[in-house]
Amino acid sequence: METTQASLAQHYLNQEKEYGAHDYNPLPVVLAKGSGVFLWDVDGKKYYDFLSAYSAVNQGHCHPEIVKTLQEQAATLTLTSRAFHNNKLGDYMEFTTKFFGFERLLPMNTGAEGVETSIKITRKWGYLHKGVPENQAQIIVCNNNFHGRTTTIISFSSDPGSKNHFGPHTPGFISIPYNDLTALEETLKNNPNVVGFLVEPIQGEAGVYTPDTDFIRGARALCSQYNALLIADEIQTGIGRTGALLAVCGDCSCQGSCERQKATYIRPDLLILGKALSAGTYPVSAVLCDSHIMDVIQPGQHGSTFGGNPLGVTVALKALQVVRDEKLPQNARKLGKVFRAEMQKYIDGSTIVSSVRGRGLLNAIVINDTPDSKTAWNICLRLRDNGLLAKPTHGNIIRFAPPLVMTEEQLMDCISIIKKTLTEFES
Ligand code: IF1
Repeated sequence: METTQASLAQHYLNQEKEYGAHDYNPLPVVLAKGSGVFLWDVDGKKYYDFLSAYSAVNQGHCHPEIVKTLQEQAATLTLTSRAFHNNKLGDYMEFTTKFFGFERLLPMNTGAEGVETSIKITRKWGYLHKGVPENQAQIIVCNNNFHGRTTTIISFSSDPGSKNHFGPHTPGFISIPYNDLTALEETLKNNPNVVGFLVEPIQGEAGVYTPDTDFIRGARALCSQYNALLIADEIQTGIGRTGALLAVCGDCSCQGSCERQKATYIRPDLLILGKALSAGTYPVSAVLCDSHIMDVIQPGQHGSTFGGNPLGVTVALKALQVVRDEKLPQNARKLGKVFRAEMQKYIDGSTIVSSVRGRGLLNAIVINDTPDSKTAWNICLRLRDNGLLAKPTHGNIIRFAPPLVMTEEQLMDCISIIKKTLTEFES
């Protein structure tokens, strides 16, 4: 029995290796089923999911109401293209713009497409409204950013693996250090053709790097002062993940019900959403902004076959309602505090873990070893054996991002698995 099942998992690993592109190095576990905070592999072993498909499954795996909505819409109407109207897109656009407090929404599918869309809108706004000479627009980005994989987006990546040998690269981007308002101001001051600042409120891929509290606020003020658009990439940080509806909401926990007058709320000019917008069921992304910006795009100037399709938008509308009704941002905030406090207690007596950081349920621990060491990878293998799935990033950092539907009791169970596992690696 044991041998048969082990060879079943091996069979899938071999198939991917033999027939697939080798563009990933997944943790060796073959998953077959998910429900809420849990995943099961092909042998029936159960795990806590501590990655949530990179924060796409905030609402939990196979959420019953979302699955029901998906099934019903799949049996009714899936795709019309935007050559015609459909009876679902309007409801979704109305709900989502009101929920996030913007006037208009442009629907796309993947996160990278959302980022590309925001770049096009921002450049065109620069030419039409800021008076930047044609083809001279610049967008400021941050070192160690992650915004996706298209040829334009990787042109401003600082990760050699993502970027090298994929050139020629797209011009028009200036990279500055993250969390550095002085560099931002200097760059804005010296480059009158800057049309926008594209930024992650917390850098996910860089290792859950959380900036100083005044960084995004300061960036907002500088963008206004120099007439550049603040573009917030909340593809990973948005939709409850960091303990508020959006990471730019700061300490406000209204989940969209307030008029966004709270002192903690920082309003970007463009907001990019993806991942959890569809609860991990179907690729749905969106760019939100006000009409004076969005209206630079006129018929025939941008679009996508699948963007705004009835299946995707019906699921997305339900996915946002679940976030609101189940108070997922509040839960993420509460559990995040518990998680970091418990990890800190462990770290105080640890040599293998040097720090914990993050906000809400987007957290990471830094392993006390070099980035090229195998320690974090080996810890993740042991976490897997002990029933919890997480993935290292940048070698010695382990990201911890469970679905936001987790209960406190489940979190305590997970913390004991993590502590027990880490103890095995203490010298
Ligand atoms: C991979 C990371 C996470 C993103 C932000 C845009 C996108 C992403 C802030 C693009 C995507 C992904 C993609 C996935 C791994 C993953 C990731 F480690 F690479 F950085 F989540 F942390 N903006 N992030 O995080 O969205 O086009 O993929 O829908 O590329 O391997 P997408």
